[in-house]
Amino acid sequence: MMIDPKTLAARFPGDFVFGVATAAFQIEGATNIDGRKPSIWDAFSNMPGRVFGRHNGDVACDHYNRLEQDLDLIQSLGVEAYRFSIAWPRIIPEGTGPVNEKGLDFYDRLVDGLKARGIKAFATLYHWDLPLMLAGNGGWTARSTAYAFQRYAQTAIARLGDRLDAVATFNEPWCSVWLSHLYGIHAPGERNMDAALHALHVTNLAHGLGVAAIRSERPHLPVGLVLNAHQTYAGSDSPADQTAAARAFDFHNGVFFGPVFKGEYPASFLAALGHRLPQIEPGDMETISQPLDWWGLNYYTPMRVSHDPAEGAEFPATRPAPPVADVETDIGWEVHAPALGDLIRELNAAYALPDCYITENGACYNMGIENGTVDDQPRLDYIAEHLGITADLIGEGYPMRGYFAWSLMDNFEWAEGYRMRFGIVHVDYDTQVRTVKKSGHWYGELAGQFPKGNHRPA
Ligand code: IFM
Repeated sequence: MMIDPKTLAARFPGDFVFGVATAAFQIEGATNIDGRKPSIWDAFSNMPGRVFGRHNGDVACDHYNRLEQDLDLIQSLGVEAYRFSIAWPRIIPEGTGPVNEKGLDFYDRLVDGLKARGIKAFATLYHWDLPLMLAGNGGWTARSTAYAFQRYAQTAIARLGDRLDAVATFNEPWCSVWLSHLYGIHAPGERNMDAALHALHVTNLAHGLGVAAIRSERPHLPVGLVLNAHQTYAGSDSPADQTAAARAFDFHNGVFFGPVFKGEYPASFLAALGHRLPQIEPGDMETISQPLDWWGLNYYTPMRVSHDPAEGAEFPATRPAPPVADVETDIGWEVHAPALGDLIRELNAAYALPDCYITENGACYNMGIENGTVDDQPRLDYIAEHLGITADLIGEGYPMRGYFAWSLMDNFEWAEGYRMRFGIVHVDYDTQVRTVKKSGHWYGELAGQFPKGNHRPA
């Protein structure tokens, strides 16, 4: 039975923000236009064997050239906010060096277009498109990249900050650190713990330097960080699996939440790997742990782990445990909405967290257009179920302030290319025609229950 959007809407306070989210590299295309230079994802996707079908971001959803009509689309959905990312390689194309005014102009048009339509602008400064030139110095493994990020943050906010409603420094550092430098799935495709540990501290430092840069330009702009925290469930009740899950929590969550919200790396992590971290300079942990105005959670699926008994297994010494639900999305991720609630409760128990936005949640289902419509009922159900958990959390007193559906439209799903679709709007990549899916109509009706422009002042 379809969950009635009006009934669900009634469970949220009037100032709750409903939005949609995207990221620059996944939708913009126009990769060598108006002064943009390559990012590590351009290089990575042009290398055989890295991205499904050797897909790349050259055209993507052609959003760069279809900005106005895409903004109209967002408006037509009736949502209050749009979360997008700014492409560093458009703003400072070589990472350091000259600023590219044309790149800033694009985001000026974007932000002005949102304001003209009464839509709030939630910007992310880094959603994985590191200027390729910085790879020459070691990319995220080099401390100099943190300072380059600081300057980029300052430059972007100096131009755009007056019209933003919120800004995040990083999107999912778990991905740009572990998935990119340890597991080799994302650019630059490293599989090396030492590289990953350097990327970890440099990224955390860059976040802190970015916060300071943003505040120096716009002291009242709400600043946050978006983390894809993992609900780490033990695969069994055995003490070995239980402690494995605790290690996994520290490794996948604690190495980001600890520095940012407590000013320290987790003890278990430091005991196992601390000697391989780069030099932590005096003042680093204070820079990283400046108070934030908000944080964003991107949640899709839980992580289930068992103890890895293999000799020499590197911390956190876990291996995947099987899912408990037999429902999975088309990308193979287990659907288990209660984990969202468990995660928020556990994180709030462990850290003093500010206001929380669910900055991404959604599901991959690849059904196409039939008779002019896309019947993606499973995505609608997924979103409804996770919103139900979010409403429960609000009832329990957790400061959940908003929800952004991932994604506004189908797009470049990183190593999976265009074959995996997360949009509430379908994109035909041959014609670039956008078709609102059943889930998009439903979500729009839900969001439409809320008057715009009414969320609490910063
Ligand atoms: O597409 C990504 C997005 O860029 C970051 N969060 C997860 C999404 C789905 O994998």
